[in-house]
Amino acid sequence: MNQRTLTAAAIQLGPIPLSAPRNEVLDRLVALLHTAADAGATFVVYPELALTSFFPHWRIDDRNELLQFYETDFPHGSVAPIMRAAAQRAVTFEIGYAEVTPEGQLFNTASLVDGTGELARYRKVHLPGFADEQPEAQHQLLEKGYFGVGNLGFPVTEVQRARVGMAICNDRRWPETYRLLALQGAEIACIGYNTPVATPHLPEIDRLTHFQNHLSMQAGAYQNSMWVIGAAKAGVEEGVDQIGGSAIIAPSGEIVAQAHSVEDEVVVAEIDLDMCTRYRAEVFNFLHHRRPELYGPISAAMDPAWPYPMAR
Ligand code: CDV
Repeated sequence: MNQRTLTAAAIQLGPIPLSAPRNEVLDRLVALLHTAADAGATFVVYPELALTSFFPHWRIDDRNELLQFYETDFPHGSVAPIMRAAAQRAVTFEIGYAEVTPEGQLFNTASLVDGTGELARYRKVHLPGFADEQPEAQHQLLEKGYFGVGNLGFPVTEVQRARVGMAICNDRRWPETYRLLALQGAEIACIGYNTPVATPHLPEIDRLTHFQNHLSMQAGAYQNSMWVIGAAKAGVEEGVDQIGGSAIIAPSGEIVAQAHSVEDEVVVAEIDLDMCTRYRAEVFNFLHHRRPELYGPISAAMDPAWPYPMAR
């Protein structure tokens, strides 16, 4: 039988300074795409907000200053050099960036792009953090102030005979993300992330940051019979220490390839897409074993203690 395989790469990025000129960042991203293609990859995943620093770690009051971090004309202009390299090397890529719409709405976005243009777009749904500065915190997390909640659902697109879904960073910690993708038949979930080692209001979990990163993605992959490609922005970026751990994870839940540095690094693996089919037939056969008719509305099952009050 004609086996469906695809060689994929997670492109991990080291820090990007706040002042980094966009063309320098693009040169870096293009060079990494060539490294991935040299290793045989035809599908690559870049991190969340791959074109800039993770600017939600800083309070920026001036809207014009803030908008310097956003793309107005994606994919034209902004990622044109990556698209040219993708066309040359016959690579499809997924990349995260900050998006400003013509109406001025702001989103934390990822797009699936090949040498011909944009194939699909996703806007982050689960936005962590706050809208306002938390003066006592060791770093800020202002995603709720800088982005609106995504309004495009969780799209799944056919690429190179694979059904590809997108999610961004904090989405990977929520089981609903993977389930919504798997119910649409996604065989690969692309997840770029920026994850600080420290959680400002809950230091007891700092020692678990790496573990919980892989735990979330491995559980999502296994419970939904899909491949997960996680790509990190890693290292100390403007004083905020971020984990690496970029990984390619099989539907078995096993990590088949992972980054070992907190710098620019390309992680490559061959993906057997039919592994999803085998697991969906024999282990997690949704049609035969899932019982959504018994689950009822999730809101009806909620513990009345919600929302658990935050300590500030
Ligand atoms: N960019 C993110 O969404 N980061 C979150 C951190 C802040 C917890 C994450 O889930 O990794």
